[in-house]
Amino acid sequence: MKIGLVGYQGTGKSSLFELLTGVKPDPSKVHTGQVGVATVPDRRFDGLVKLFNPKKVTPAKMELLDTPGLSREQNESNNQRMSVVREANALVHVIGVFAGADPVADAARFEEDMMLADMQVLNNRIDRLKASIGKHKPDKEQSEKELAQLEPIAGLLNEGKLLREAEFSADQEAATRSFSLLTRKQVLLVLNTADAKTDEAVVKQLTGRGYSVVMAPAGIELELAALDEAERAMFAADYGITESSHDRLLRALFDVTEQITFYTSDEKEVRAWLLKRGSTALVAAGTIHSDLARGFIRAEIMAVDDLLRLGSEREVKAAGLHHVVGKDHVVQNGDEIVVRFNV
Ligand SMILES: Nc1nc2c(ncn2[C@@H]2O[C@H](COP(=O)(O)OP(=O)(O)OP(=O)(O)O)[C@@H](O)[C@H]2O)c(=O)[nH]1
Ligand SMILES: [Mg+2]
Repeated sequence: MKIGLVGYQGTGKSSLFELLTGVKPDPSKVHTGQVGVATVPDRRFDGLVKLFNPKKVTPAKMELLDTPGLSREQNESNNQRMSVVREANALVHVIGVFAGADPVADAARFEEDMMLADMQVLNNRIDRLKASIGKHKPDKEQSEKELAQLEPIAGLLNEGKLLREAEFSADQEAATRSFSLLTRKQVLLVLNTADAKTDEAVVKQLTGRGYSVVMAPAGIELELAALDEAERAMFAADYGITESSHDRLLRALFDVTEQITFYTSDEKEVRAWLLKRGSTALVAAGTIHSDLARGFIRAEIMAVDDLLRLGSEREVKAAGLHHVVGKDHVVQNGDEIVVRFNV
């Protein structure tokens, strides 16, 4: 899962990238995008580490991709910049409220830009398919099938619909995968503000339009992080900053990408794993190792919250809260899993 930080020029994407990953933006990577890793804050993970005191700890990580800002004037170079954005699985649209941007207008406008880019990609393909069908090539039938998948999707965009809000059939999903359509990706809006004040009216307006929104003075926080303790406390008070939004931002990202966390814990290693919400025990097993999926027999599951509350697996079992499940069982957020397998 790669999360793209996207938006117009100078909105604070690279500042947010550094705040979340601790990685300094490298100017030589501006055009291709820069990848960094952020650790997901997780109280269950911290609890498990305390309980097992393991030799090794592996928290869940999210990959962030800093992308070049789009020009507000529609120009050719935006196509190249959008192609970097396509690599991401989900998007954080950073809006430069500190620099006077109107978040409602920018959110809508950016979506239009993405729609246009998606339309262009789809229409190019549709035109080619039509041309090849006209020439009666041997793959005509295949082309007709693909065309039948793509045309209704282009139709949705023409009606001004966002593809992430549409239901795709499995065939449509397959026919569009290689295009990495932008409006198909989940989006979190981050309003990069000049201070820690939250404008509730704007947040309400945006959530009313179906957006997930976080307000954070990301740029200022990054600057504060570089100061020594005493200076930091002084400036933080000036800006009304009482705590870093680092954790809050990462948690919001985590929610928007529809992931859950499950855990594998013992004295050797406590490890957190990310999984798409709604995934089965078999998929979770495959996330750990392909052998575990191939030779899957059963999984043993308990809620980490129960384990931490009761203090040991034995106590969880005694309370009847430890379950043996098959491969189709849907894993829940916060599950501790042991996979029994045989290869
Ligand atoms: N005052 C203020 N300045 C900020 C804030 N965030 C970023 N900046 C400044 O705005 C400028 C642009 O920030 P970047 O993080 O480089 O923005 P960007 O979105 O990566 O810019 P491009 O990659 O060129 O699109 C820098 O000079 C930052 O120091 C903020 O919250 N407040
Ligand atoms: Mg940048």
